[in-house]
Amino acid sequence: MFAQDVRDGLSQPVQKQLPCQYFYDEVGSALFEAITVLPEYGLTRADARLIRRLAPEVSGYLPMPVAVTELGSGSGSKTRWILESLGQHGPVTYYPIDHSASALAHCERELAPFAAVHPIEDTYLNGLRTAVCRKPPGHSMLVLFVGSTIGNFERAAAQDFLHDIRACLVPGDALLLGTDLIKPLARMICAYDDPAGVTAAFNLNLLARINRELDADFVLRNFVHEARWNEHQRRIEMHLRSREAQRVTIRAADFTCELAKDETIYTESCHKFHAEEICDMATEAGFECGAQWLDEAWPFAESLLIA
Ligand code: AVI
Repeated sequence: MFAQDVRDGLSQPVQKQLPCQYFYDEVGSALFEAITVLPEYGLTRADARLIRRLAPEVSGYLPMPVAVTELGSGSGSKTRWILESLGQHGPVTYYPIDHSASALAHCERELAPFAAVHPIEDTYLNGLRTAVCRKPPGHSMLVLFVGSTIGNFERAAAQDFLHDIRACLVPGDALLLGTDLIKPLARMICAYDDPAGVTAAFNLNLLARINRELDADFVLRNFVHEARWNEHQRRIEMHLRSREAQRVTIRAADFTCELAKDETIYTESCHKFHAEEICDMATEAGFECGAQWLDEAWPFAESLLIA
C-alpha cells in the first residue's frame, strides 16, 4: 500500500505528491508532538483551551446518558475534561478510534480513571459504526473530531466526511468539530515554517521514511521545505522543493523518479475556515449548529453540531 501510494503520487504528470497520512511513523509522530508545543503553532493549545472551557457546558446540549467516540485517539489531557464533566451525570463509555495500537494503548492508560475505555483499531468511519453498534442501550452519542484534522481533508472530502458521520448518528446525537480559522498571513506561514525548522524536519521525514522503509535513495539535503498560502482554496500547502535536477530510485516500489530543479512534491493541505462556514457545512451535512466556542488568542473554533 505504502509503496503503491508513493509510486502513484510521484508519477503524477503535473504535480508530484505524497499522502500526508504517511507523516506519522515513530519519528514523524515525535516531530508532530514537538510542533504542537512550538510558540508559532498555537493550534493545539487553542484546541485544548477551548475544550477545557466548553467541557462543563456540553452536557446541557445532549440527551443523557451519553457515550463518547473520538476519531483519532486524542491526547488524554484534552479529552479528559469532557469525560470528567460528563461523568458527573453518570458512568461514561468512551470509544477512541485510531489505526495505531500504541496510540490507543496510551489513550486507554490516560483516560481509564475517567471512563470505561473501549479502544477500536480501525478507520474513522468503520470504527464509528462499530462504536454505534456497541454503545449501551438508551445512550446518545457524542463524537469528537477535534484538533482541526478535518483541515487536512480536501474541502469536498471534508463535506462528504461530515455527511458520512451524520449517517451513523440519530437525531439528538452530536459531533464536536475543531477547526483552525483564517488569521493574518504571516502568522499562518510561521506556524508551518517555524524558525527552529521543526516543521521542515517533519516534512523531510516523509522522504527519510521512504528511504528507510522502501529502500530509496532520497538525499534530504537536496530538498527544501516550503509552506505556501493558497488564497483561492484558503489553505496552507506544504511542499518539498528539489534544489537541483535529480533522479531518485525507490527500490521496493520498483520505481525511479526524475525531479527537475525547483520542481516540488506536494505533501499536505491544511485548510483554514471562517467560523460561519462551519455552520453552513454542518447544515449541508444534516446537522444544526448547536453552539460554537471561539478562542481569542489563536483564532480557532470548536463547534457542537447536533444531528
Ligand atoms: C494534524 N494537523 C491538524 C496538522 C495541521 O496543522 O494541519 C498537521 C501539521 N502539519 C504541519 N504542521 C502541523
